[in-house]
Amino acid sequence: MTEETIFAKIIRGEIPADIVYQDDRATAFRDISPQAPTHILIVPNNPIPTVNDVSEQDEADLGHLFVVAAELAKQEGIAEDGFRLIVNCNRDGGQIVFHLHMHLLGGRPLGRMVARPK
Ligand code: DGP
Repeated sequence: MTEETIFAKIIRGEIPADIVYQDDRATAFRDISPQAPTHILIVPNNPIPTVNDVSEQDEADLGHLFVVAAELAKQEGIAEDGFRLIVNCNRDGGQIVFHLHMHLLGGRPLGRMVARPK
């Protein structure tokens, strides 16, 4: 069985978060450690640990994340200038919470897509 993360508790309203959107498929809330003026996490309500665990039956839930992202980008006023959507996977991807989620980042120029190694 998949181990539950803090995001499951946020989705159920058991711990506080700044929730900006919720429906039967997805929940979106502001990242606790924002990397840009807008930094929202869009999370499928049904937990999938990582992109490696995605299957065809998740297509509707995962496609819905983009619908929510587009709506939130409009609401945040960042749609026109642009934004970035990120899904991290495992260690090299920098994933720290193992409940698949999409980051919506914007509100400033975001620079290079991937940092150069130091
Ligand atoms: P990732 O590295 O892709 O797994 O991103 C996880 C993000 O989750 C990270 O940017 C910080 C955020 N985060 C972790 N714990 C919490 C929390 O309890 N509340 C909120 N709002 N965000 C959290």
